[in-house]
Amino acid sequence: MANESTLVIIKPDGLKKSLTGNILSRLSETKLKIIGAKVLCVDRELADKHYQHLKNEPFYPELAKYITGELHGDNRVMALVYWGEKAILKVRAIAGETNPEKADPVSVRGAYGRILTSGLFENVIHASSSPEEAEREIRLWFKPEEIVQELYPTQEEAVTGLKRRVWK
Ligand code: IDP
Ligand code: MG
Repeated sequence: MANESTLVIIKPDGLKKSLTGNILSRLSETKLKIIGAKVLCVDRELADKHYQHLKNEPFYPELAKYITGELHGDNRVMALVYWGEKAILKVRAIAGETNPEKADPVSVRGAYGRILTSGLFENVIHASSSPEEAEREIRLWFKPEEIVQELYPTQEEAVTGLKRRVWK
């Protein structure tokens, strides 16, 4: 079995409930390697791209509010890339089923997730569910230089007149 990469997002409820350390400890049981990690703010554009397959679902407006932090008053999430053998399956097993009421009670979603009165599954983490999805998501959430390994082909781009913010 070849090595795989998978994207994990600790969603706004995970950060708000101070579950970050706990979730990282649970994920370390997989013995997978972390090859990228950052905290970032999610805007509507990123949310729409990430959940493009769900845009016609009745719960999508609530889901967009959830991932962009509108439901929790804080739009930070933590994004991580895990790498190793059967990474997708191993991380999904620790995450648990999408519906927190159906998820194994010892999984992250089973232990800490809940169903909101709106019906939305507030389930603490995202985990990629196939190699194709993982590649699409990792390319969306991370720049090549933010990952300590060459995962996918890259190209150089010459940019003139670009202004970027640096430390003073
Ligand atoms: P996944 O996160 O387990 O891969 P997806 O089908 O990709 O599940 O859905 C993305 C997110 O949308 C879920 O994690 C959950 O927060 C929410 N969601 C998915 N299906 C439902 C549903 O039937 N009702 C309410 N929320 C849902
Ligand atoms: Mg999914």
